[in-house]
Amino acid sequence: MHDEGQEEPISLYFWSTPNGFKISIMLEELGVPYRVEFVDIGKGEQFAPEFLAISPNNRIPAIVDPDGPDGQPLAIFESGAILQYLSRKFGALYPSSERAKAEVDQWLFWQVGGLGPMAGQCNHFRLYAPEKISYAIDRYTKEVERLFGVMEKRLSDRPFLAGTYSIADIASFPWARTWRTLAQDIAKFPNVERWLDAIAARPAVKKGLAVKKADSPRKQA
Ligand SMILES: N[C@@H](CCC(=O)N[C@@H](CS)C(=O)NCC(=O)O)C(=O)O
Repeated sequence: MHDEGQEEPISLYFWSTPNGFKISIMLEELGVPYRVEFVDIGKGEQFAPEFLAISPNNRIPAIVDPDGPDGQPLAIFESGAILQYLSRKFGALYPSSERAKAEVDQWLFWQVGGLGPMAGQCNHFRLYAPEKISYAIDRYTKEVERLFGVMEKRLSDRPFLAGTYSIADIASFPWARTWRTLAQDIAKFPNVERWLDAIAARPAVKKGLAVKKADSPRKQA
């Protein structure tokens, strides 16, 4: 796309997790200059005072745009807010009509309020909880299955969540692609599989997913 007006790179505070990949993919799609600041959430770097000044909820991703709307630096946390800001600033991956914006917003908020947190809990209870609590594993695995079913229906008559490729897809893709870890059977969701394949084939998505600190293990939320 274009990087007019973005002379200094945007700083991306990042770790290689689904929420982090949303923004590395977005920046690659936009083709704007950015610099990755790795925040190792496994080592607790998200609690460093310098990071909390940018992201008070101690979570990645966050960005600092040195060239904010008034020419001053602007820090933003929460992936949905970052995606909306970047799409507005660079005029891409977000439609211009109010009706189309409402479509994108619904699916963006569906991801940040639904798919993301439920998949995160599913991963936590399946992989990281010190005891295996079958009630919690069943609850979150079934909820993720229900959400995949919602996506499946939505994608049955359109190629992307809001019709054309948008920030709504960029938000959901990094989570949905982890269906194996989330114990989902992708054969039950052929439209989701087709959508995953189409997004995974995009060169910018490949580049965004390749961002990783050398020698770091990949961590899930
Ligand atoms: N709602 C947040 C969720 C961000 C999030 O959960 N980030 C995880 C990594 S995927 C994190 O930073 N975890 C660190 C921690 O929990 O201390 C967003 O969409 O940006």
